[in-house]
Amino acid sequence: MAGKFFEKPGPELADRVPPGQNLAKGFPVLTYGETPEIRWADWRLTLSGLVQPKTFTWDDLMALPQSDFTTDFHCVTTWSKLDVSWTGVKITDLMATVELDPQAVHVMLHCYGGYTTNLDLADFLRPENFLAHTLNGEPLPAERGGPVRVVVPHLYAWKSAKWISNLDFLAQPEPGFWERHGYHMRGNPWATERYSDR
Ligand SMILES: Nc1nc2c(c(=O)[nH]1)N[C@H]1C(S)=C(S)[C@@H](COP(=O)(O)O)O[C@H]1N2
Ligand SMILES: [Mo]
Repeated sequence: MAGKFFEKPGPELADRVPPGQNLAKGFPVLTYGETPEIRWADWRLTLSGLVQPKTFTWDDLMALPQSDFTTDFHCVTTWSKLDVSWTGVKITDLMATVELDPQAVHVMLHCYGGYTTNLDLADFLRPENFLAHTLNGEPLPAERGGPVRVVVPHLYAWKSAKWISNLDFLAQPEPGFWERHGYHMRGNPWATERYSDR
């Protein structure tokens, strides 16, 4: 996949670029299906399942601590984008405002438009994960998941749910959209967990 849009990483980037990945010169947009158009005023994030139920509005999100992030982004279709700049709210800061049921071990991320993806609770609660509302200093564009998306830097980017609308806390693992279609339940790019071995 080297050429106009992608290039092979040099050896100096071996610890930054997972096996089988090429560097994207641009930053491709990857969406399955239509881009939902959600106005900021209409956006809601609900928490459900094994958690104290709660709804966050845009203002609620803005009232939480805001952080800047520079993260690498690894799509399972073999492109990576390094050093993407985002602003948003750490998942740990969001979750500090609610009480989680100790029975919760997994979470399903539900998106406007119907996309879903699943995470183990430990992967979800990692300190580097966040809800992004700003990309490169600009409001997150609709095709990137605006108003608000999730970013999970340590796993393949299909876990970074765009247009996030609901976090459903579960007592057992369940597969989301791509996971039901043969992709790996966890998706660790360093272990090339692309496809399910189930
Ligand atoms: N809601 C939703 N989130 C999604 C997707 C999608 O189709 N719908 N695609 C995933 C995939 S496969 C990737 S690689 C990234 C792409 O994010 P980008 O379009 O900002 O590059 O979003 C992920 N999150
Ligand atoms: Mo992807």
